[in-house]
Amino acid sequence: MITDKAVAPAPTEEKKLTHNEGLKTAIPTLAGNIAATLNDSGAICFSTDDEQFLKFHGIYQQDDRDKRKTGKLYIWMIRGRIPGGVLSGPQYLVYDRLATNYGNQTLRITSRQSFQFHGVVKAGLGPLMKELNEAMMDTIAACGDVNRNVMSPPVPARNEIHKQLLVDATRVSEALMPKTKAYHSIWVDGVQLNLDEQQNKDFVDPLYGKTYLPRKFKTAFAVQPVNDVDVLTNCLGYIAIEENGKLIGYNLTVGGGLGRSHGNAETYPRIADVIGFVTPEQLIDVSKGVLTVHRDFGDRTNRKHARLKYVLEEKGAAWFRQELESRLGYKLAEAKPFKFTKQGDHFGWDTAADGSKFLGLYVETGRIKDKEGYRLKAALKLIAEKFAPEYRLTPSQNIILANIKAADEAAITKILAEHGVPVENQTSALRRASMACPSMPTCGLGLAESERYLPGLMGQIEGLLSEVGLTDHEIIIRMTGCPNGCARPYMSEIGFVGKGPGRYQMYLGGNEACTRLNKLHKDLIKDPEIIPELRNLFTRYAAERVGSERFGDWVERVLWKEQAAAASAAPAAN
Ligand code: SRM
Ligand code: SF4
Repeated sequence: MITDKAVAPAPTEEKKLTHNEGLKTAIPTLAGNIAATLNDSGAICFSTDDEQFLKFHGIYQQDDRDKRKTGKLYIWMIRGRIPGGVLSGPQYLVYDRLATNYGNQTLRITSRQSFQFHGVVKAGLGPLMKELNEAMMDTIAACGDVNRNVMSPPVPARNEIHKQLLVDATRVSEALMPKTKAYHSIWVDGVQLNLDEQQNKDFVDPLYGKTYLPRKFKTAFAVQPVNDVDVLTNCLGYIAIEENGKLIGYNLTVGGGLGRSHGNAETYPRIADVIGFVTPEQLIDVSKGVLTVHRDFGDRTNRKHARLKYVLEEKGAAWFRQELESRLGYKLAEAKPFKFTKQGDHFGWDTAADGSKFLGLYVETGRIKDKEGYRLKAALKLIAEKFAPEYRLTPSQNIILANIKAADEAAITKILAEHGVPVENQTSALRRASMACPSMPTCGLGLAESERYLPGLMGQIEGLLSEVGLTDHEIIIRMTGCPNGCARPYMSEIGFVGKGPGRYQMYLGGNEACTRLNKLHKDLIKDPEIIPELRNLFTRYAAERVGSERFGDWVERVLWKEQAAAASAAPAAN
């Protein structure tokens, strides 16, 4: 049975619990002093402790890093909870309006199918949150030591299976929501909870207990053969298994995660283990079971070592399965065979199984905005107003407009064209398969540029590929401004990970299905060295590739073998 009582022994050694554990214990409602500070017009920012509580409400306190020379300008980032990334047309309009009225005029599609508002000023924070909630949407648990936005394949192509997945993803998202009333009290009623009141002090979440999880927890659902959600990078993953076109259940995967820190070998990206098979009826119990194993066995003494992946790595998949089964009170069936062949999104018009039309649109680095000659934000708003399609956010930071009548296809294409947005030949194969995290100027953890740097670099890489006879060739390239891995660079064929201004680590060798971790190629490469290094690699790749071999597979077959041979030939150091 899944309970709120931790069953693992509390840490016995002298190791101290982290500061965040103390915060959660002291204020288990997660209210902090947020409402008081929010209502205090003289306060320019929240305390550092309240910053931690704000995360559970989907909010990050940031400062504009471009403005640091002239002092700290506080801004806030707000992330939605949008299970499966699906919004109705009217809901999309709310996001558009709030970004325009309170944010920096842009909407950022995230790598987990959500939207982020950036650049919200303090006076706008309360109204934005209130209006979002009044429109029956929320940001609960979009961040914090809880289950985050649950992913589900965005393409509506094979309707029945995909529909069921969205239903199940939403069910799991709801079941794993924290139950504190602080969120509504602060953001809807505008009232500070009385922290001295006994019932607030004694609050225990029925699932999470008093201190929630040791760290964030991520869940995704996938449909073979397209690994568009990068399922194996999640703490909890469900791979749909079908028989005769019907969903019979899911393979359960546990213990994926990507975050690492420079110079700390105890932190590393990890691919999930396949644990067993779960029927749709078992889904909620199993999800709660996996989450509570993290709750009870995750490391609460070191936030860098607190993710579920380390429990799996250290205790093993067999131990995990036994522990889960003992909580469930039944044995899991064995996992079924599965295979992913590719990742990524669908672009252009297509027809879903029910005959409705859908349109995949490329969004550069996930940023919906208007710029000279390319007014994507205005076009998407107009389309929502006139046709109210479904807006589906993809895990590769693109968008799909779905549930469209065939008769409306031409009019939607026309609106987009009038705003400079093509529906055919939207961009190169290289850009379609790329991702970058936001990094500067909003992310406080960014060490190097990412979102603002990758598009320019892509132009140069496109040129390089043409030079070696590989025009419009697809290579999965992902960039992040630091090693936390927000755009999942460790699963790409070429991954750039920020180390310092204009400096990156370069990883190579992921595969098309994003089921293989890449490996470090250069620990430090400076901005001007990137293109010469890629020129050497691409020249060899173009000459040596076998048939339609992908870049990542060539790296695996040739480059890593060479490196292994060179390493074994080198004289051993004494
Ligand atoms: Fe992330 C922290 C942005 C997906 C691993 N991530 C952050 C913060 C909130 C920075 C902070 O803590 O101050 C970034 C906000 C930047 C900004 O200005 O917007 C941030 N993460 C993002 C987004 C927006 C990147 C994007 O390009 O879309 C993604 C939001 C997803 C969502 O809607 O929930 C995002 N972050 C990810 C992913 C990818 C995924 O989940 O599929 C990862 C790697 C997978 C994983 O979790 O292992 C990821 N983010 C991290 C980490 C490292 C966690 C760790 O285990 O060490 C941090 C740092 C932390 O938590 O301390 C982080
Ligand atoms: Fe910020 Fe690093 Fe995540 Fe990029 S990868 S958004 S720099 S935390």
